[in-house]
Amino acid sequence: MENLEKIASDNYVAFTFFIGTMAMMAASVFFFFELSNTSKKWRTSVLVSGLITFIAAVHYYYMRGYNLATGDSPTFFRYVDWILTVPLMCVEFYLITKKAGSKIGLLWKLIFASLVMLITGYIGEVLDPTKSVLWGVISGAAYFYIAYLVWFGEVAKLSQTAGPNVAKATKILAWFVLVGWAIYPLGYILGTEGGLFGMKLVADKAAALHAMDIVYNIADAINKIGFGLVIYALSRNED
Ligand SMILES: *C/C=C(C)/C=C/C=C(C)/C=C/C1=C(C)CCCC1(C)C
Repeated sequence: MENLEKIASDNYVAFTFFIGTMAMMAASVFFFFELSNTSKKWRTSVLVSGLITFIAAVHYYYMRGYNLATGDSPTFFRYVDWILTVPLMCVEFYLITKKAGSKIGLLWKLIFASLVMLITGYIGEVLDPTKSVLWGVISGAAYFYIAYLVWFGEVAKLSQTAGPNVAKATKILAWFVLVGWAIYPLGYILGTEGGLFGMKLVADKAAALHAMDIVYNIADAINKIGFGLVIYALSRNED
């Protein structure tokens, strides 16, 4: 229970888990309640925004408690959360370009790449940590493939023919993928054995894991809530 007393002062990990939980809950309530005044055309997209933050809220509630009770990093549930929510973000790209003719094959490509990215990341963090650099590089390749699809590939091309609002929203989401998602490999580099190609940025193991959790928590709040708000704004501009 010692950790409970510390949460307000120096326990930044617990603090960001707590804030993360509240932010995800509030965002979910917002997206779900706004559904009733969202036009039919955009309702599924806004619903998916709410599902992403809701799934995260449930995981954050759990991770917050786990971290408070044990002081450890809830890596397993972190990855369960990502494996559910990142493919849903791929669904968002598919849904907003659907009007311009995106095919289900594009959705599978995005989902497949996101699964490769996350599964290899999990292997590097948990199952084969001495080779974290190798797994991180493979994961990074899948990440760049997703970034390529949304910046220059099929998603980008389709968004150009889906009208100016969809094109603009897709561009903002592409920035989220390029900058917001790039925060995660930074957390991975801080927290894993191999560091940055052998160079450890945080030498102390416990401190390294704390830094990783804080970075991941900040990234999740930006990416999940921010992504949802871009979709929400698009749904308002278009009707
Ligand atoms: C809501 C959760 C999101 C948007 C999670 C995104 C996660 C990533 C983009 C993770 C990427 C990774 C790499 C590119 C290399 C190192 C391993 C990962 C899994 C941290």
